[in-house]
Amino acid sequence: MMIANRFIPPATTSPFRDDVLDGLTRKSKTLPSRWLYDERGSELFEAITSLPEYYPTRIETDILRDSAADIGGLIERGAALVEYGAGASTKTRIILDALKSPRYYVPIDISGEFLLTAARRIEAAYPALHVAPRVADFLGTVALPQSIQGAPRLGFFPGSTIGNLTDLEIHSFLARCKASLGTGARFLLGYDLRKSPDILIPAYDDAQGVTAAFNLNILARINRELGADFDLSQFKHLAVWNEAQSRVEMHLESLTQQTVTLGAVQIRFVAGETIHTENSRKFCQDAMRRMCSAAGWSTLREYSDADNQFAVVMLKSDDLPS
Ligand code: AVJ
Repeated sequence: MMIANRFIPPATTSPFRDDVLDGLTRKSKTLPSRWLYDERGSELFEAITSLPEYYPTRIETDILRDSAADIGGLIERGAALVEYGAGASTKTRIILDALKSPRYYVPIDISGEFLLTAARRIEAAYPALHVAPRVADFLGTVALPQSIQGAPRLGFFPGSTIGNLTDLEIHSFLARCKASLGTGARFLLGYDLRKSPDILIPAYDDAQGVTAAFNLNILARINRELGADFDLSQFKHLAVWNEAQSRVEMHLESLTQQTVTLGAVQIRFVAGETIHTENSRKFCQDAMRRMCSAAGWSTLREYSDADNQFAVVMLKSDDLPS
């Protein structure tokens, strides 16, 4: 007797494919911003960080350098540094150099290749440091090495990546970090402050078109990995300031009426319709303090630049009295 092959999972299912199909079949088309970061996307983002218009990386790096001595003074000797979304290592090194004999470095990133290369570089530069990279989506559950619980723990989430998250995601992320870092943990968080759209828009729509290439790369990735037929020349990068939501939105605008094929699925676009690919939220310090406090973290220090463009906070876990 023939056995129906209904137990064989379709080979075409993947988290990426599921998200793309879900996002592109909605009335307002969207794609989750985490899929912007394949190898090419990570490279393009690195290029963005040195653009003259993209101020966050430069300003945050300056803030960290200026605050390094103070930060170092707040953390006990032999600490474990746990970095969420480990990217370029310049900021990591500033913190490692500020800490007194750090013992562990745990970088967490969804992009395995990128993570392991970065981790190896740190390992080579800090021979006394135990480097334990974790390939994971830091919004999910990340198993931290048991050994770090014996060391002072410092979470590190720089780059204003927190601005990509919704209120709910921020709350559950910060609460999870508190639970997994454990009693007595500290957390260093970098986020972008509200400012004029005259500064914001060029930062997300640069003259050289690097951000446009970064945004359009998600369509190239869908073509490459899922066999779709997006014509990239028929889409245009847009950066929009949404005042009500206090965020810069990236979109890809369809320049014509067109149909894109993704396997068995046809995706129709009218001219001018957009795919919303990313939010970069800009916060005020009060709102951030409240969100942190709601997730069990109180503010120990607030650092920022002279023009109040960017902020870094040192948080302390509110431990229950025992
Ligand atoms: C890496 C998410 C912090 O939102 O500023 C840069 C990504 N997008 N230019 C940001 C990004 C367009 C960046 N983050």
